[in-house]
Amino acid sequence: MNKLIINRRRFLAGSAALGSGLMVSGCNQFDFLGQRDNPVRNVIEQANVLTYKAQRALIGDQVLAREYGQSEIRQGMKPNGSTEPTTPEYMFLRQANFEPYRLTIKGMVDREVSFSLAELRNMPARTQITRHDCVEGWSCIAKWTGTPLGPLLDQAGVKSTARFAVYHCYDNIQRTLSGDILYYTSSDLVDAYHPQSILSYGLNDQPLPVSNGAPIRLRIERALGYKQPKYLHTIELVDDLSPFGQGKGGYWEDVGYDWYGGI
Ligand SMILES: Nc1nc2c(c(=O)[nH]1)N[C@H]1C(S)=C(S)[C@@H](COP(=O)(O)O)O[C@H]1N2
Ligand SMILES: [Mo]
Repeated sequence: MNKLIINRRRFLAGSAALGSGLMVSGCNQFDFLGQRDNPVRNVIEQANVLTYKAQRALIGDQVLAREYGQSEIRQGMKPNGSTEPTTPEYMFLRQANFEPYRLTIKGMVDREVSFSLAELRNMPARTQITRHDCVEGWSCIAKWTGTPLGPLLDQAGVKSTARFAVYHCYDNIQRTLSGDILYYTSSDLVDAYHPQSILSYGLNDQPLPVSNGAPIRLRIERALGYKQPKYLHTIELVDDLSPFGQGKGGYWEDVGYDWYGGI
């Protein structure tokens, strides 16, 4: 499987010649979106400014993302972004089979709560077959199993003044001279409480692999790939995104991707 993880730029450049459907294990592509200077992509990015308000107005708050049938899973889930975190915290958990792992919910809540993997697995589970769309030009249909986030937020008691959930991850997506940059993203509370927003620990009827975000990866099904945080350890309720990273609400958002990231 690791052989399939190849440099994206090279991949996009060479995809036509290589018959690349096979190289991403069958995930569909919309290659032109991967090219930064493509006029179609630019139009799409500008349209994103309008997307948040327009989508919320048009689709309402709790409309479900499309779910697919078993026979529509035609490929494995292509790993992308971080696939093997090397922070000491993560490497420690991984070698301990994630036994000491805890998911923490903190910030603007009545009480900070945390859950072990065993506790999360024993909670009511939801399984959904959905399509993951990465802005870089590919989609995969995969089956995700996990426990809905909403009831856990209720256990913590989200304060009425909280507006966003910030999702903190273990992986060092980027290393700089001034230290590692850890992956994070965020959503509003509508997406956090959405019935398909699950803390997933299962992928295609198997335990979630490290390359796809073990032990816990949040699915936010109406949003693009970069809004699906892998290696999640803390959910922080806040009323302001500016203190985190560069202040745009996520690692990719900080480099210019749309915050809402709706599909
Ligand atoms: N922690 C973390 N979450 C992440 C990323 C990442 O690098 N680190 N990449 C994002 C992007 S851009 C995509 S497309 C998906 C890839 O998920 P996959 O590896 O399961 O396909 O994860 C998203 N969530
Ligand atoms: Mo992505």
